[in-house]
Amino acid sequence: MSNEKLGAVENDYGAEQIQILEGLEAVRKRPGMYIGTTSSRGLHHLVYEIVDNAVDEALAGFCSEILVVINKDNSITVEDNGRGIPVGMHPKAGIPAVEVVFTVLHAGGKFGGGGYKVSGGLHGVGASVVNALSDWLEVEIFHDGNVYKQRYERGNTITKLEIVGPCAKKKTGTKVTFKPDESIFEETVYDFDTLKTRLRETAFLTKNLKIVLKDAREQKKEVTFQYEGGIKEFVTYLNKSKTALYDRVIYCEGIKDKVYVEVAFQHNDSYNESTYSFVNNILTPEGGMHLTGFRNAITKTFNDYARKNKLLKEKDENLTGDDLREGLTAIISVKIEDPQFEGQTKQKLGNSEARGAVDAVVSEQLTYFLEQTPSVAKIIVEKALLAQRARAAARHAKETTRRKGALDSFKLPGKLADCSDKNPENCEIFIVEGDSAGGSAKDARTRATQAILPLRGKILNVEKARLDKIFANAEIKTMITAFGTGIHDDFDISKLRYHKIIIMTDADVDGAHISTLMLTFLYRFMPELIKQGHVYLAQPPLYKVERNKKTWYAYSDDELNKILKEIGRDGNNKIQRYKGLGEMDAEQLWETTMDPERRVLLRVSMDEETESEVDLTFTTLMGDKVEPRREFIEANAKFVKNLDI
Ligand code: TSJ
Repeated sequence: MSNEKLGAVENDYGAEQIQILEGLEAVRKRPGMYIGTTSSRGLHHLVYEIVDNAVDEALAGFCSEILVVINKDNSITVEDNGRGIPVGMHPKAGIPAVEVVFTVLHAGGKFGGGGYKVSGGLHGVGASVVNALSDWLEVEIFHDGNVYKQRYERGNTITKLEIVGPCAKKKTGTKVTFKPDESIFEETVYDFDTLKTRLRETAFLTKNLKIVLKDAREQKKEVTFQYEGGIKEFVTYLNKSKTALYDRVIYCEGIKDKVYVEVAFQHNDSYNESTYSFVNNILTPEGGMHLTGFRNAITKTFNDYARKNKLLKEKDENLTGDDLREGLTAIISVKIEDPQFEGQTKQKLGNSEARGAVDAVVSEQLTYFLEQTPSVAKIIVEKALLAQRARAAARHAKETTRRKGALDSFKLPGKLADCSDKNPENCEIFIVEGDSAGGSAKDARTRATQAILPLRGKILNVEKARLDKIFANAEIKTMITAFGTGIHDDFDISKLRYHKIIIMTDADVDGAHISTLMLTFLYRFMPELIKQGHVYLAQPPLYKVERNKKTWYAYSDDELNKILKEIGRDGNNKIQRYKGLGEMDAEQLWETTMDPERRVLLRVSMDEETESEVDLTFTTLMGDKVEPRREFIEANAKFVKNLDI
């Protein structure tokens, strides 16, 4: 903290104030410690942080609407109709309470005590962190017919809290506008869809709360989320591109040991489980006690029901949790006063009372529901019985395959042209569509570090196939063997033989479809490869332009036009449009698509926070209700994001 900075601020500074500024200075020095990352993800976190404070006000029962605006300059405004952050003097700090909220680290949620809070949870670093990382931030509070306002710059108080005008007597609320500091964030442009996904989720999790998101950078871009049914509607939304096995969403709600429990679920005809668990509205990707409680309740309750009603005979084995969760879409949401997060990434709920609470609420209400609704009970038990049989068949297929050594990497597939370097960090594998392109790629590659695996035709759509069929599929077996990691329960990322897995397909609709099939397989069976950033899409050029014995490659129509503008367009260019990888010879393929010095690769990334959306993308694309395949690569800018040039 330099004196110069102190001098620049008008307030009277006591010792406490200096401490405060040092606190925020620490946030600016090590932003990653407070918001995880200064990438686009961190940028968006700032919004969630502020919105979560308004959601707390809604959970406390005082706020029904939140408006979020992406302003033209990429500043963000969040406004609620709650009670307004208190403007009175904070007895200890000697400054208004609202100023404490914005200038004292971890002050969020200190007043008013009690109740369940979103902020102060896992991500709840507090509004002061947002303030510290903003070029400027202004807060307005509507209270008692007055508009109170205060401004801060990079965490420093710039103006005293003052009344700047009157407002309607009845109007109450808080409005915060902040501009993320460009010297801190690598990316300062907000993505509407990213905010939209997360705010939709927040609205699902807080029944009836109305959230409006507006993009002032574009005309008429606005969405409103408000769900009377809360997480019940969340389940309907997640199942919208699937075929549900019964028409209603099963819903349980209750409080036990001060844990408020809400669970909603519905089965569909797919073979995948899509369960998302939340604690105080925060996603827990690693689950924890609440998820365990849910699983116990489901397994126990359905087995009891099936036995009692003779759907399971005496000699039959119990249904496993896996059997009962095949095709299950579920949301588990608990609210708890003092959540404890555990595990390596502190994303796993540790409170054991949450396990008991969820188990008790679900067991009791589900038992009752099944007795009242035998038609639905029967559908679910029959689905699980089918799963039980299929699982036995899959185990058999997997063991047969394994006995033959087909999945062991010491029996590498014949089609694989492996590289010679044995350090996986240096190695990459190109998964190439078709034998002819595979041939060119084999000729073009750097043998030491680049392996080529040609696949014939379209690979199996794992979204529509059961495990036994998947394990029997030749193309899939070949990939599993080449990667070396094993699959599913046996997956071990430390055995990965190539740190870059590069999917190389034609730059057309069919190619995009094959990429999608590949990504679906990886996403369902080896998601860690995507999460840890090992999966890439090669970008072959669309056009080749020749003029005066010089060659240019264009990877998009825009780029083609740019090149033609530069070199002039006349009869002397021969423009070639590539219809497929097969049209390029080895040298062309090397210089445009494979040479690490010149190529463009798209890294496939996945944000845990928007994972439900990724799941939805795959089922939308690959499930029964397929339509918009063509748009996959363009439309999934969110999924296919980081450019690695
Ligand atoms: F993040 C934030 F602090 F900047 C922020 C807080 C941002 C936004 C958009 C809203 C809020 C916010 C805080 N909305 N509503 C409140 N409520 C209170 O701070 C509040 C009001 C009254 C009482 C009370 O006990 O009377 C207690 C609290 C916590």
